[in-house]
Amino acid sequence: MSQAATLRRFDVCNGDADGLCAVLQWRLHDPAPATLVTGLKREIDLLRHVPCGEADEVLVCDLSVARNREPLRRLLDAGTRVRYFDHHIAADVPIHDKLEAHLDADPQTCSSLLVDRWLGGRFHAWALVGAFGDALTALAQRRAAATGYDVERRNALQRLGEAINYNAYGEDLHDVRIAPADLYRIMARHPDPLEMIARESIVQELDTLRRADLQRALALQPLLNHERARVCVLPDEPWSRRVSGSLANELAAAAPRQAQAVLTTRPDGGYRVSVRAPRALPHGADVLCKTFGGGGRAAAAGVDALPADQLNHFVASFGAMPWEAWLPAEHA
Ligand SMILES: [Mn+2]
Repeated sequence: MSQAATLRRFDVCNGDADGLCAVLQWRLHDPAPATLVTGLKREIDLLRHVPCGEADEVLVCDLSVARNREPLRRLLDAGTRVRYFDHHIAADVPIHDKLEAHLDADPQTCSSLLVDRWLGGRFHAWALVGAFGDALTALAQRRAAATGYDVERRNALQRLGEAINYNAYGEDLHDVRIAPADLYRIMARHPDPLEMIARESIVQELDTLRRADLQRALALQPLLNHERARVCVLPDEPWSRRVSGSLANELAAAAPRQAQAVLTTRPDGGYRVSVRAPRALPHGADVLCKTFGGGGRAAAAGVDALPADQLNHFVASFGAMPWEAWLPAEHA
């Protein structure tokens, strides 16, 4: 048996559209058997699930180095070859001859687009689906148009990305329609996402469920709603846990100068918080969330558990956030 056939491979990714589409492009390019390790959107420290000493090659997509640094070091030191594609801000990336890192925290890219760049656009439509999922809507529409997709196909790719992204939100697998790992297996049957849209009923099911959840959320009265900021609080229900990310993206798209905070009530009485910087000023969300014990990217960040007694402080800080101040110097 050849050495290639006996390599033990693991694919580790976030279970949102960007993560799944990043790994999918790689596996369409290199269809070798690999064990998939993924989860819900909120599950970020996934690399620790790869058994040290039992992996020859690991592909990591759309998971921050900061939250996976220790298992990454252990794997590298054990001789595992790691290929890493990610767009979260990363400090202290290990320098190691076994690590091939493709990291770019530009708010106008995502993990799927980084893989796409590396593969020379071979599975570009899937990269676009990942970008739509990460709410890079204008950019993905432009690139899809440049690739020759008409408006109907562009919008179909957008709906698919948004549906896959939506399916990753929840407290546990009871909340979501299908486990992201199972959704990946359906995606992987189709080198062309338009073929998936035409043939797999799950796409329409997710889109319908997403729209129904959005309607319920939009009917709620926001806690704060002014020109620069909107805060809404969702109840502790499966539908609201599913829709929190989609809601923040929809609201952000509808009001490009308004920052969005979507708070989902937790069983312990605190809140899970999703923050979107204004689309027109896409920086600073991570800075704000860090002060409340959270993290994320410049344009989109969050707090896992905001204590109930910090709600007023959070709303005041968010409402007064000077988003302009966080623009990088070259844009200021
Ligand atoms: Mn991403």
